[in-house]
Amino acid sequence: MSHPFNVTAQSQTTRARAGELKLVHGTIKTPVFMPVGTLASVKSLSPEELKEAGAQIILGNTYHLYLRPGCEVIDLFSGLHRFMNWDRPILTDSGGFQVFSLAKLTKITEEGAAFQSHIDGSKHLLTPEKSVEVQISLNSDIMMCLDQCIEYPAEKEAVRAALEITTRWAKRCKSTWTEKTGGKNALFGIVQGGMFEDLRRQSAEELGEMDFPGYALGGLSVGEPNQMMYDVAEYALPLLPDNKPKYIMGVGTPEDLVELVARGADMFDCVMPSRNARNGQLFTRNGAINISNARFRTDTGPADPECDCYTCRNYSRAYLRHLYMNRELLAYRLNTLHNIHFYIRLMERMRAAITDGEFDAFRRNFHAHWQAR
Ligand code: PRF
Ligand code: ZN
Repeated sequence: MSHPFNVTAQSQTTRARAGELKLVHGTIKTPVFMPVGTLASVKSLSPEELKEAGAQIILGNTYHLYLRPGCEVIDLFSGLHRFMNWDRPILTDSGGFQVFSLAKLTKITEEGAAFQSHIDGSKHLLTPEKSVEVQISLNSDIMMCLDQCIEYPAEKEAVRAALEITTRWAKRCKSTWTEKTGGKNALFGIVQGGMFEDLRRQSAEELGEMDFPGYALGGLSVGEPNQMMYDVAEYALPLLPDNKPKYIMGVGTPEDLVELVARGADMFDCVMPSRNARNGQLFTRNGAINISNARFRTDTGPADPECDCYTCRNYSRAYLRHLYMNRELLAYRLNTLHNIHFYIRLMERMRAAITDGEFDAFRRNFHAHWQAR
C-alpha cells in the first residue's frame, strides 16, 4: 500500500493538525478542501482554473458517472483523470448517499441498494462490490465504501441497523478492493451512527479493526443543529486512529471548517462554495454577501478586498451584480472561481497557522471578523 499519512504539525491547544497524504496522483497537504466535481467537472471551471485556485484534489460521484456517461466511456480513457484532463488526485464518493438523495424507489437489502435512475427510470442494484468496481474504473485515488446514511432525526434502532449494514458492506468493499487493486489506490471506511455516542463508538471500532487507509464521518450535516454536529465530531474524531486521515463528508460553511479542523478533521468536501456562487452568494472574510443586493449596484470595489483571485483582481461588485442580474454565463464562472478560491485559501491559512503554532489565534481572529459587517 502506497498511501502513508504523516502528521507534520499538531496544535498544542486544540486537536487541529497539519499533514501530508501520499496518493497515486500526488501528495496532498491537509487540512484540505475538495471542490465537488460530481459529473467530472467542477461546474463552470476548467482544470487549469482549479489549479490556479490551488485545488489539490477534487471529488467525483460514482452514482452519477456510472449512470452517465457509464464505465464503458470512462474505460476508453483508463479512468476519470484523462477523461476530464485533471492530473491531480481525485476522491470518489461511493454512490450510497446519492442514491438516497436522488434516485427513485430506493430499496435497501443486505445485497445492496436497489434504485431507479433519476435520469431514465432504469433499474439498478448498487452492491458494495459494484460500487468499488465502478470506482476502480474511475481510477480514483481515494475510493469510499458503500454506506447507509440516515437522516436526522431518526429512531435509534434505525440508526443502529444502518451502521451495522455499513460495517458489513465495508468488509465486502475491502475484499473487492484488495482482490482487484492490491490496495494501490486508497479505500476509506465511513463511520455512521447518527447523533448517538455509543453507536458512533461501535461504528468506529468495527471499522477501525479493518485498518482502512483513512476514515470518514458520514451522516453529519443531515438536518441536525450546528452545535450537535460539532459535538459529534468532538467525540467521534478521537475514536479514529490518529495516524490516518479523517474526512468529514459533505460539510460545510467556512465556520464549520474552522470548528471541525479545531476538533481534528483533515478533509472536507461540499457543494456550498460552487452551488452558492451560482445563486449569487459570495464569501468574504466578513461573512457571505448576496451580489444581487441593490447596495452593490454602484459598488466599484472587488467582491472581497482581501482576495487575490482572478475575479477580485479584475472585476467590481457592480459588474458582478450586473452579470448576475442578467444571468450572464460569466457570472457563474467568476462567482465560482472566487468562492472556490476563498475556501482553498481558508484551508491554506489554517494549515499555516497550525504549522506556526498559532491556530488558536487564527480561530479567534476568524470568528471576530466573520459576520462582522
Ligand atoms: N455518506 C456518503 N457520502 C456522503 C455522506 C454520507 O454520510 C454525507 C453526509 N453529510 C455527504 N456525502 N457516502
Ligand atoms: Zn476573490
